[in-house]
Amino acid sequence: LNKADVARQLLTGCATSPAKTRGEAFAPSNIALCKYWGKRDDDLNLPMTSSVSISLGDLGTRTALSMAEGADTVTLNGEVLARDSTFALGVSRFLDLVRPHRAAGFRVETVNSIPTAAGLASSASGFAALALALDDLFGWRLDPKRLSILARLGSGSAARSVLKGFVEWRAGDSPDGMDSFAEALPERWPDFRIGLLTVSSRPKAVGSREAMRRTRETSALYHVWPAIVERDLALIKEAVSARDFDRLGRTAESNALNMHATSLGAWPPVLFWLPESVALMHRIWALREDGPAVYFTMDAGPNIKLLFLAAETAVVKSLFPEVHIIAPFG
Ligand code: 2P0
Repeated sequence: LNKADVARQLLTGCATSPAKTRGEAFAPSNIALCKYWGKRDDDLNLPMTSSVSISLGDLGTRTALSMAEGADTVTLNGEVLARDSTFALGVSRFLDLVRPHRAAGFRVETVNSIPTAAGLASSASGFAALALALDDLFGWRLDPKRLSILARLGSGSAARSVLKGFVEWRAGDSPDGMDSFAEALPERWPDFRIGLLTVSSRPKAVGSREAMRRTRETSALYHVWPAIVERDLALIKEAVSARDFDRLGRTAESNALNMHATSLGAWPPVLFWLPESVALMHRIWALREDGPAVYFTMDAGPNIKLLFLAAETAVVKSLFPEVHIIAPFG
């Protein structure tokens, strides 16, 4: 079973020609509080474990789509991309899953509202926006579950970006992945804040796909990861429903550090941190000693994402003047 088979199955009975001349959609970026780290199927982006994230409100990707004969054209933030660029190739490969016939081309216009220097993954919001824009263009009206599965075929974390607020992506266990999709948690938390601290916006040495694969295959520490996730997932969901910020922050920070620990045990080792990342961690821990409940999480890169509540905004701004603050619930 490959991606094309799954896409065919997913879109059974769906229109193969556009319902309108232009489809358009927005999808938020997301940050995992309990991480997706390791796949059980590399082609279908099926995860070893479930994960929980928070979507970033109006920070994400807006994509417009139309069809024209010939090769795909992909525009990113107003610039036409070379056909052989990583981004354009990734988009075209994803569009192959739904292309009505071989000569059918798409015009894709993508605009990211994520500050490009923030080093936030744009693949999650990018593939989610693409899946939603296809649904709009073809008039499919897929249910949220199918939209999440379609987005996942582009990038694992995109499964979570088709939804707002707190989102849980259940790993599922079927080989075709039809039970591996995301659902929104019911809770809203208007005071929840995320602070982006950019350490480096240079492309990382090892991409997350390769880092996950290497970690799963070579790190002895990976064997404990599923148990860590099982514990943290339950704690995070409890913390969200009880609005227990300390429990949420502690669990999310520990989960990220455990994820990075598994990668350090891989060979060749994977270490995403830079000296500045470590310096920031020490500053955050020192700050917490003084009281303010400010925690952090990190993804497959050197940047730090602060987690705090609105009441700590002034403290965070004064200590980290360069911080970019996001209010996920608007
Ligand atoms: C996450 N990350 O849960 C984890 C934590 C990075 C660290 O999902 O290969 O771009 O496309 O499925 O989703 C980044 O990996 O990987 C990621 P693919 P993806 O957010």
